[in-house]
Amino acid sequence: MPIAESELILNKDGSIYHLNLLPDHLSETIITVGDPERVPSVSQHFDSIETKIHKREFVTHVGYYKGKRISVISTGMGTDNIDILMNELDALVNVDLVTREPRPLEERINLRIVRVGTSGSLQADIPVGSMLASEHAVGLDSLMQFYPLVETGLEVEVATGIQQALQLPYRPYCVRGSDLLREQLGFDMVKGNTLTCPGFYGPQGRVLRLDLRLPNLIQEFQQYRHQSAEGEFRLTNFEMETAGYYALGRMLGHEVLSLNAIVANRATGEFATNSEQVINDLIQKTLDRL
Ligand code: R1P
Ligand code: URA
Repeated sequence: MPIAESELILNKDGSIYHLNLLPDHLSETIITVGDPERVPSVSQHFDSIETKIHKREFVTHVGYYKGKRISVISTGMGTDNIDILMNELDALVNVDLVTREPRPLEERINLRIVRVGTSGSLQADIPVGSMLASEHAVGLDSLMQFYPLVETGLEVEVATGIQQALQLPYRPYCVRGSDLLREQLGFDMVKGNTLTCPGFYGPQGRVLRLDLRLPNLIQEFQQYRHQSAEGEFRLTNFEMETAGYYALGRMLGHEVLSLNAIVANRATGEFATNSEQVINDLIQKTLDRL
């Protein structure tokens, strides 16, 4: 059955609705960044740029880095945008946009998607300036209320433990990212478990003028531990997208890794004076290892 026009929305030129891309625009290796202004910070390193396209917060440059075809796409902030990004990227490679039919299993393409973003550390021993590769992500956002994500035993235990520790009215979700990509790109980085929050202030325990419903949020996150055969699990850092990437990556069959430039430390109260340098170093390292 072809997918209806209201479900798989295409622009007049046949490009996909929000990303504004045609299948030929995309490479199988994709770097994603939150900030649209970070896209040229990546593509400035390319040997050549073949395509520049943008719509809303989704800015895409496609080009070659040391002979390898790479796309860099900005997503804006939050897992609601990751829902759009991941579904539209997948449709570009795994749905025939002319017949509107999903491709048969044997023709499916697995993308390699690497988020290169900023993040706040939760632990005093992960200082600003660190680079952190997310082994697991825990989603406090509501995206997985709408998809049948299958979690492993450990993932369910961690998510349930966090729900109990914080007395949340819902169970967060927990997903492991790509070990393959982490070993390739993040082998010398801090291995972390990333908390994905549906906001930057209250959901990350920041108080400006509003009190929090859970005043000890940061301490609860910092102190949370889960013991299993794999060792001790603790939460290492905060950001706003990784869990959405990992969950949708698992369900759609794409390899996904989140790399984090630690620019704030919530245990010590520091913010990196050289945050641009930290993220640019992470960009360079990622490009050289892809
Ligand atoms: C908040 O400042 C933003 O920074 C982090 C968070 O996930 C959120 O998107 O990532 P980026 O630097 O990739 O945007
Ligand atoms: N991005 C976040 O989401 N939180 C931080 O503390 C820093 C960057």
